[in-house]
Amino acid sequence: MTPAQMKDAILHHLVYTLGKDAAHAQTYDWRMALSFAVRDKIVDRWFEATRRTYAGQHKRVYYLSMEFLIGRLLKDAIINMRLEEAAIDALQELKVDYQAILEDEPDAALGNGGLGRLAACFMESMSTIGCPAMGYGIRYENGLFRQRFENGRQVEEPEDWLSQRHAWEFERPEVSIDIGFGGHVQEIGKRANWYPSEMLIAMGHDTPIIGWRGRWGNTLRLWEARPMHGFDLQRFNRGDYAAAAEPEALARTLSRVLYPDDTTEQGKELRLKQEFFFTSASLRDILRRFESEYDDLRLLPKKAAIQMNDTHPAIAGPELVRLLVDERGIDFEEAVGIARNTLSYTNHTLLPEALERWDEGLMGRLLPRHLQLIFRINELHMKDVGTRKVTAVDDGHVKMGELSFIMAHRVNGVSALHTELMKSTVFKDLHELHPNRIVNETNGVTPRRWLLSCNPRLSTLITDAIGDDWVDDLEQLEKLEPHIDDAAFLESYAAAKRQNKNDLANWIAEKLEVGIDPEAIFDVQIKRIHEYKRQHLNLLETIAHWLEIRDNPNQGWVPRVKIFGGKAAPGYVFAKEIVRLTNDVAKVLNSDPLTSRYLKVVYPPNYNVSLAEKLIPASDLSEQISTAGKEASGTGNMKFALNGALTIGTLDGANVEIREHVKPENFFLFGMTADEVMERRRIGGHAGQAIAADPRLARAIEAIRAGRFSPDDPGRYHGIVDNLVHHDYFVVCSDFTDYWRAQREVDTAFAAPKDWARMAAFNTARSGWFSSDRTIRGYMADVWHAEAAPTVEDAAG
Ligand code: 26V
Repeated sequence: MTPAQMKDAILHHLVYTLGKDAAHAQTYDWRMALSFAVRDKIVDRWFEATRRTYAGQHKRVYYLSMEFLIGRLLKDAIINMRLEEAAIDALQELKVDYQAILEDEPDAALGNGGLGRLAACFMESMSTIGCPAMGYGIRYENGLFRQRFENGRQVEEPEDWLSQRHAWEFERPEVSIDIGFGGHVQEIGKRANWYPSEMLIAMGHDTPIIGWRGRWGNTLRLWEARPMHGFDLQRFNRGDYAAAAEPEALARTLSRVLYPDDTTEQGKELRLKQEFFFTSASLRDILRRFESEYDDLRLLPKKAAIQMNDTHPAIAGPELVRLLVDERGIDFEEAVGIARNTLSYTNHTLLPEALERWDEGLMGRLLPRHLQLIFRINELHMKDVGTRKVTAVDDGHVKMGELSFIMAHRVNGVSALHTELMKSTVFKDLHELHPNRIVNETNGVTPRRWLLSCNPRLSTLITDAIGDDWVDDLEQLEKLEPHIDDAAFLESYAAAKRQNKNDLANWIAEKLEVGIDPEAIFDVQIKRIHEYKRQHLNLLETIAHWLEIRDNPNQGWVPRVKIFGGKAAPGYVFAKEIVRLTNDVAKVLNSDPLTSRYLKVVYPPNYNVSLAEKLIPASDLSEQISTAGKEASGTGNMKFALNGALTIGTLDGANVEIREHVKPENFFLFGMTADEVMERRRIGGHAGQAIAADPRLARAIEAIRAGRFSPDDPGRYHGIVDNLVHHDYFVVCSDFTDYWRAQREVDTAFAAPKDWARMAAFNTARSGWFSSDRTIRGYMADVWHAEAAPTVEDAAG
């Protein structure tokens, strides 16, 4: 596409799709016009991929996920379709600011964090590879809440990404599926009829996901809940307006909000309804498509692979069995076999409080037939393995992890360490019974968004050095290694980072009115706020460092900016106190005339995908400091390493593999191992011991306790202090001393800029393995037994 053609296409949509005259068009209108122009180009490719999937009778992968944290879509589409030059030139002629258009798009925040973002990276990689696939999820009207700070405290506001027209989806009223809840079951022989008492409709909305160079496109189908019957005209005519609209409002609540991963999942009826709603709609859509092509249901595992992203779609097991047995007359045991060979399950956390369990009473009320089938599946499994030792139903609860395990032919963890811990802890007994079922698929990230698009300076430098094959073959980055010894290359590498840091410093100055020194270490911790991720360990070190600088302000300190980003779940009290403490610490440190040129703290609100794209390319140091054994993988850690930030981290999740790839000498390791953590916890008073042994730690805790960061309310953080001193389940105190040591090594290393640049460049060169393309190829080989389709020729651009 030439710039002139692009300009015509934009103007055409401006006038005929948006009904706007160029003279009066606002940023929003231009954004929509550009989006539609780009979308037109995508649609042809997307159709072609779909046609080829049917024609080639390829096996399809179905990715069932409660969350897809896709962020903005316009730039992604432009980059993958290679339309950037045309768009920039066309807009320049139209005197419209391209960057302003990109920034105008709201994030699609249909996820909480790592799990949802992983699903988004996987969708992009499957399209790039040409794996025929479809993502299924919920079209939340309100995504993850927006975060604001009020006097340092987190305030949540509803997020409204759909308040403006959404250019990327196609409504599919013809794909409307009835979903039932409640009611009763009538058994007839081996089958049953389920008569739900409540019905609603799942309506599909399709978003095309285009791969690199537009060679393939898959669909993300998100379900919207709609009432079965419109509003009640009789009631309306009687003047009872609220009651007339009630059934409609009730049905719509199902796809209204994304649950912020709050305290516990138990007892949340609406959440269970959401899970069944999207899982059932997806399975019936899958079976409808399958049956339009094949007439033997025993072929299902050969033609479809259904991935359960965590246990949120775990009801897929019993629901698929129900659809096969009750609605298609297949024998129960055979149905279980077909379902199991089709389904697979990814586990994303071992934290006991995050493992889903549903009360039998609630399950029986909402899904009476499914509860019966869960009992039968469980009995059959116990009979097959010859022991009653493991069970999916226990103590009046259905355990969704166990249910998923026994209904899947493959179960996977998301990093090597996490997979081993699955085998030795949560799924120990099941693993012994099914030793080949658990496999590891270490997470990855898409290099298109997380390098090519978010870091153009570094991308250009890389392409100039080794060509652009790295974009879809990221391990090619190893070809950079010889260039690392070239002083000119290294200087350019460092210059790209410096410019990114300058941009970020300007942005922070403008948005947060805090001045930061671009020459300082940009030390970044961005992720959900959680005790196990230990933002408070980072804060304690910050405070201890501040106090030490104050002792001796004229010593030549290495300047540092601590950047935090992340949301606390609204009901998670401890996390919210960490948010407030971070803001309080920032206030005190940033206004301290003795120290502020050496140490600042910034905490931009509302951390999301788009903010990550700004922060990561400008980072020097990546904080991956979770308690060993707790972070299943992490994916931010990979994005940082790829963009040339060095990691300070524990041996947790994928940090272990990152360290192996980038070499131990280019990674700042500290802290106990997962085994040592378990040992340490057995020692009574471990926190007290650690505090007594380290005066820096003692002083930092005392500063918080005495109210130095909350002088108007000195007791404000006594909760945090008590937790640290008396409980400290996440062994913050015991890891502090070694963390401090590693941070001082960071200071020393950063003071030698050439060596630092070399280490950073080495991180980039050795991060290629962490591409989600590699991860998806792993799933295709080990889990899905699916092959890539021959892709379409490159998009003309
Ligand atoms: C959920 C909950 C809910 C209850 C309260 C505490 C809590 C803590 C964590 C979670 C998250 C569960 C699932 C999840 O998002 N896991 C993340 O998945 C990423 C992709 O595999 C992985 O990189 C992260 O390490 C993992 O935490």
